[in-house]
Amino acid sequence: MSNPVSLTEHILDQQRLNPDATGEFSTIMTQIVLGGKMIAQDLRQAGLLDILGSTGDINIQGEEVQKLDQRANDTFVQVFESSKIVRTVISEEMEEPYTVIPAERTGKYAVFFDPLDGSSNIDVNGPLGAIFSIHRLSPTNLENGSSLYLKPGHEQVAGGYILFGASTILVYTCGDGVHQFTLNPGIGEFLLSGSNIKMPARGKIYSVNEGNRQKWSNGVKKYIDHIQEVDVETGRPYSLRYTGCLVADVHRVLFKGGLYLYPGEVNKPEGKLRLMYEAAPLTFVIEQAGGIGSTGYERIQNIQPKTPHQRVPLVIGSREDVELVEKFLKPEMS
Ligand code: AFP
Repeated sequence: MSNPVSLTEHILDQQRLNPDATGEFSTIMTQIVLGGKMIAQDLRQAGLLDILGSTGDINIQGEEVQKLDQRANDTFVQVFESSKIVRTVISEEMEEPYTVIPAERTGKYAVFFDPLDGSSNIDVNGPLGAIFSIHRLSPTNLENGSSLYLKPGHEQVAGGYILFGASTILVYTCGDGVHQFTLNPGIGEFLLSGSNIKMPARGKIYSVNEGNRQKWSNGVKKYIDHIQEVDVETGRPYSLRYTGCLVADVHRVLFKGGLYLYPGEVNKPEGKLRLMYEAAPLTFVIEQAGGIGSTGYERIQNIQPKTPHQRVPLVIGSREDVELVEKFLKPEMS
């Protein structure tokens, strides 16, 4: 590759474009990169270290904590603590927000993250991910206590993910396009491998856990039946791809089009996925690439969060595909 651009250089170039930049945001991004490299190193040798299996604890999600979930969480917390810039971190693995900087210091940023997405894949060497979302805190936020950091997705300053797959890839946006970097393990650097990524307006792949079909609303069932019908003119049936890792499935959608769905269920309308550190950052990326993130009833980025671990249904992908799901679900809107 001629003139490889490292992620660090790219972050600093983005900083130079912003006359008000103080370098603090760039520092946070470089800490996320460091955390990603450390987790990638752990995953490459997980089977050789005593870091597989569960810790025996149950997290706020009511799920058994895998040793690597905890290790990935501790890695990100440590890198943010050393940055001395992040004020608060909110993690899927921690019930309460963690104030990294003592209140008397004026840390300007809150970072939300899912340190290891796709935990059911850990013991079978399947794809895994990490998801991050960065919000800037205004002085009024700092006075508001618990509502300090609960801001809608359209106020994110950055969002992205790391995909630990055949290669380790970092994809992020600051609102100025979607950029992809691939880790070169030989030199320990993420190098630019995709700029201003744009996704197809419509795809031919859908990603959903069909095993949950009996729990879905009629609107969701009718949509899935629709894309499974044989109709060559409209490119149906779609193909089903589902890895059990949201990051891997959304990354496929980013490049090939189509959509990922984790709908609400009749007895659990809020669904499984988390707004602040799963749906919102991935929607930031997908919408910067020309797609849509929706609950099926409303757009993800407009939701005013009420709690840090709030769940939402998620329908995310190509614009035309998501708009069609919203049409199928419109009759169900209360
Ligand atoms: P885990 O991290 O608990 O495996 O959950 C992964 C996830 O949040 C998302 O990455 C997957 O798309 C989805 O849940 C898989 O959930 P199901 O196993 O219910 O399909």
